[in-house]
Amino acid sequence: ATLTQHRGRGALICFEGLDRSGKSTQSKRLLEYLKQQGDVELWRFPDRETPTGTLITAYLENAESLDDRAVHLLYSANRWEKMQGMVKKLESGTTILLDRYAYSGAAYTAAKNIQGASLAWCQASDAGLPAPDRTIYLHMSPTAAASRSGYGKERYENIRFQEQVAQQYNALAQQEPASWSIVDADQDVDVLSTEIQHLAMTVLDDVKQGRALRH
Ligand code: DGP
Ligand code: NA
Ligand code: NA
Repeated sequence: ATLTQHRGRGALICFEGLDRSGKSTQSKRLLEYLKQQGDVELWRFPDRETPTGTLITAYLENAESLDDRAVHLLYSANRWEKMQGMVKKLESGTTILLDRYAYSGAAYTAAKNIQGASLAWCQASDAGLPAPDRTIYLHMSPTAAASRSGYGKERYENIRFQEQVAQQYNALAQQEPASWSIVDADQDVDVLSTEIQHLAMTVLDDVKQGRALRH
């Protein structure tokens, strides 16, 4: 890993979790909160607006069947497409919140248990992307998530698969215990927002102290 010192850079904060764990809600709330502190943007992966994003949407809506490894690389490419712009933004001092990132890439493909696609294989295509200063993992049981509205419309939204995804997320959390914060996503939404705001402020402080961006 290369370490580069960026003075006055923005923070990179990532939200991860199972489908319907509340990432989109909580990341939008944190965005509104952090707007009071300075420049901040919310980016979502997969970015469905790019060429790879269009293919990914067709796949998720079951309109397109694709080899699992090809899908994996499409999601990864979708992140790489945005990488240079992301680094420029961070260097210019803008904080970026991510609604999913490379950890989704690793967890969702590894959850498929394809022979030859170990967790390490799944992580390889994203190696070199900027590493989040903090990953906020919205922990929730697959059963609780499945009871939320709108569940089950897309390909991966079934309890048995989400249980596999949760196992992979656990393995990822253990790889980077210092930068992962696991929060209870099944609690009151306002209480959770407050907890996340406090967390984010400690991250912004660390970055202000000169914490380097890792890749
Ligand atoms: P979302 O728009 O956050 O609901 O994500 C769409 C679906 O795609 C969701 O089931 C999670 C899954 N997903 C997100 N990122 C990746 C990835 O990089 N790889 C794979 N295989 N699945 C992903
Ligand atoms: Na989804
Ligand atoms: Na979401």
